[in-house]
Amino acid sequence: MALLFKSESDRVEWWKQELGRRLPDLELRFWPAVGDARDIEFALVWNLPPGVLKTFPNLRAVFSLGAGVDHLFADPELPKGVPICRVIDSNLTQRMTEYVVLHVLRHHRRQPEYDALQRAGEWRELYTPTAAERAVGIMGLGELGADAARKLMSVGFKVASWSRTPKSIEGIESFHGARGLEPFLKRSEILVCLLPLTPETKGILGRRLFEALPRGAAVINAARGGHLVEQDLLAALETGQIAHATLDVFHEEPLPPAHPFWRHPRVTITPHVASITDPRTVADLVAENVRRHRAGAALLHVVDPEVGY
Ligand code: NDP
Ligand code: OXD
Repeated sequence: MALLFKSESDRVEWWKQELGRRLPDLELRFWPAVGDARDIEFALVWNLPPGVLKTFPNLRAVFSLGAGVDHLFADPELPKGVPICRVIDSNLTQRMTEYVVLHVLRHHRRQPEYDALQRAGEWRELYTPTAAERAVGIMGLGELGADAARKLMSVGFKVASWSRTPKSIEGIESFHGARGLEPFLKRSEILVCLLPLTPETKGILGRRLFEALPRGAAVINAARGGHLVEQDLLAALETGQIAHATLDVFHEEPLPPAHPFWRHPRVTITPHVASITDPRTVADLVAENVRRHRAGAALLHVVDPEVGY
């Protein structure tokens, strides 16, 4: 039996080593060299073309190569009843927290404005409040959102969260559900999106949400491009309702060269690198799930197809 691997990163050799070391008796096949489809027992994949998984009659589990599983649920022919496991990993969480803290601080300390002043050769002080006077809102208080929220709190920010179900983390003001969204947005001067992409969250970063934020708010989207209504963001930047946006994820990746975000003076772009899936630690998780499957034990980090994350 075999594990099919498909990634979009250039770390295939690294994965080969890390998986091979942990699963020496499992044959590894690398997309698109599938071989006999009947051999594929496990799929460790990112953005596999739709319709492929259903061609593996002996598929026992699908492992997402990332924390998000929207790329799998986007397949209309996803085989039913095959468990889907996602990545929960301390390295992935740590890297995301680094990204969030970096960009929240950058907005808080008005660095995009200082960058513009530097380009203009202008020496000018801009008033900055302390972190204790700055309200940061985290959308999604899951594995990633909760860690980022705690670390932002330790820097001193006033942190609030918004999630689907109620949460309670000491020091974090928690909002949830449709009714909690507006009061959460009203107080969030820097908004960070760390939601999964599901039918409920698609397009959530749109006109109504931007209007509910305090004027001049900053938005950081490190979740999925599908959360954002791009034209609504451009309009909100134009009016000044949103002062600046930091975007790591896009509807189309790579972001097309002619896209207006590239040259927008108040948009910061990173190429879907807020965090990465680290083969050194995630190969441990994959190997553990293969072992568990063989032992008839429950798999780790299985997602609920009903909620989509
Ligand atoms: P989790 O599943 O652990 O957390 C998701 C959070 O979002 C939960 O708090 C959940 O609420 C909340 N949520 C889900 N649906 C809704 C909704 N309809 N309304 C309000 N809240 C909702 O996910 P992770 O923290 O592990 O990851 C989050 C996302 O980050 C991933 O799905 C992926 O898209 C993105 N990501 C991006 C990366 C990058 O490099 N840019 C890297 C890794 C991940 P509740 O707790 O109540 O269930
Ligand atoms: C993920 C990602 O979901 O890298 O892990 O986006």
